[in-house]
Amino acid sequence: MIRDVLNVVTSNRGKFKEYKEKLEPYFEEIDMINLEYPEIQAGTLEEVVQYALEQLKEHSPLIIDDSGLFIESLNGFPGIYSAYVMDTIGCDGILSLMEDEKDRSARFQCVIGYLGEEKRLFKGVSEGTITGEKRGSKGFGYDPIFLPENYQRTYAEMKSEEKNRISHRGAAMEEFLDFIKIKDSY
Ligand code: ITT
Repeated sequence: MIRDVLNVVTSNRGKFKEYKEKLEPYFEEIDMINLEYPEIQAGTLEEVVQYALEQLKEHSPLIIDDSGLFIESLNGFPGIYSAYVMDTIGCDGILSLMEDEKDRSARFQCVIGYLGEEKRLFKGVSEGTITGEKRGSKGFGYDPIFLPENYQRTYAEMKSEEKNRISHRGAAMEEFLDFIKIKDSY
C-alpha cells in the first residue's frame, strides 16, 4: 500500500536524500522540513529523539533521525556529540586524534523517531573502521573516513543506493518499513 505524505524533519540534506531514495516507493510525497529542533543534552540517541518528537507534533506524520559515530579507541567519542565535533574539528580532527592508533574500529548508529498513528523508535547500526585518510566525495559528514565492514570503499566512495543497502540508516529504515507494512496490512 502507498501512504500519502511523510515529513522528514532535518537540517541535513545528505540525510534527506537517503530517506527520499529508499522510502519513495512507499509514499506519494516525501518532504524535507528544514527545522533546527531542540536537542537535549542526553546520554543516548534514543533520549534525544524521544524528547524532540514531543516538540514536533504539528508536523506529523513525520520522522526525525539522530545519528552518531562511535569510535572504540576513543571510548565512543564523538558519539552523541558527533554534530558538534563535525562542526568544530571535522574529519581531519578525528584523523589527527587517531594518528598512530592501531585499533581503528568504529560504529555508526542511527535512531529514527516516527510520529504517526503511533510514536515509535527504530535503530540501525553499521560496523567498520576509520581510514587513515579521507577518501571519496559522495555522501556527507563522516562518510569519507568510514570504511564499512567487508567493503574496500568508504561510504563517500559509494552511491547513496549502495550506502543505503548496508548502512545504519538503511537498517533503521528497513525496520521502519517493516512497521508500516504490518500496520497497512491490518
Ligand atoms: P539533523 O538536523 O537531522 O539533526 P545533523 O547533521 O545535526 O542533522 P545528527 O545530529 O544526527 O544530524 O548527526 C550528527 C553528525 O553525524 C552530523 O555531523 C552528521 O553529518 C554526521 N552523520 C550522521 N549520519 C551520518 C552518515 O550516515 N554518514 C556520515 N556522517 C553522518
